[in-house]
Amino acid sequence: MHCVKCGEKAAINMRQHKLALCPHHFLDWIPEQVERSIKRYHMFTKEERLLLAVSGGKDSLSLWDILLHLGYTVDGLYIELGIDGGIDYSARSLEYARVFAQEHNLNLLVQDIRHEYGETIPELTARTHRGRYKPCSVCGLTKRHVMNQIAVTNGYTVLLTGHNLDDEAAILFGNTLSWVGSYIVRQGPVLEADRTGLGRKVKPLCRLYEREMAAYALLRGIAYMEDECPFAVGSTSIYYKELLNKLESDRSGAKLSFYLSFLQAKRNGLFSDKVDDRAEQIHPCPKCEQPTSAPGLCAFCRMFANPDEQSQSLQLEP
Ligand code: Q46
Ligand code: ZN
Ligand code: ZN
Repeated sequence: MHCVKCGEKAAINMRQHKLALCPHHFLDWIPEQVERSIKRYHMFTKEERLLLAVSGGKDSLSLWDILLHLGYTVDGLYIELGIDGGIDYSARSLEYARVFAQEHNLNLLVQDIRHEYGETIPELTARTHRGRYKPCSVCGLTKRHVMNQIAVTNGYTVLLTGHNLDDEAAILFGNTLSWVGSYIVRQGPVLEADRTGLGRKVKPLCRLYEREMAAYALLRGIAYMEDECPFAVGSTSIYYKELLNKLESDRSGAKLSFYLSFLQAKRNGLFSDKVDDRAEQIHPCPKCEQPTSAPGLCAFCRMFANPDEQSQSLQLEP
């Protein structure tokens, strides 16, 4: 297989695009694609204050690298969840994020959950759920809360995450299987700012496959946390990704087309009568002032006030 641009040996063949590229041309192609998504979906400009949620994994570190390459100034936020799982998961992930930030002279904000709330995510889960569930719902809720809070209190107008196409297709697939209309209607490359002062949320990697991001990190020599979170093992999102990978191996481009057709259907008004009723009801939480559609306290504050009300489905919310 040869690079379609220069004829050198190809490093990757992207069957869905009928495009094989050598390392050099692939490393040009990825930032071009990201820039196109930023422009196509009106994600942000170079003048805005950007905060990227960094996990220490390949997607967020590669996105940081790409944005740097494209000339954007972006600060990072690492949320120390206190997950060990026998592999020192959170501490090692933080180290990868720190090393990347130091090497590139970037600002990395670190928010330690234990320091802030007195408990790690597994401890918080054990107490609030009395060990009944895996920590992912508590974790997802906490991460969203902390990201929003840090963004608002530090004046960032755009919050970026490293969700790739595989992540987005799996979320869409899960929400479609159960037809969670309010989540489906809000999914997309951009979640606009709301009236409570919370900025825009964007996913610049939403059109890039996970294997493309892995190839990018490898070819750029980015050191990243390769181990998955120990609690991700056996998760439904991984199961959906495996199903979609099977589909993709028989039909190249199936994942991309699933996601892009959804965005097109949304533009065509397929969900227009399924209004984002949440947008209408959004108000600041009386305790933490973060946006919520709940009648009283937001889900995060409720988790502390009344642990039993917490719902497992929260992790799928965009
Ligand atoms: S970090 Fe947290 Fe994930 Fe680990 S506990 Fe679950 S939600 S799997 S992205
Ligand atoms: Zn080439
Ligand atoms: Zn609150």
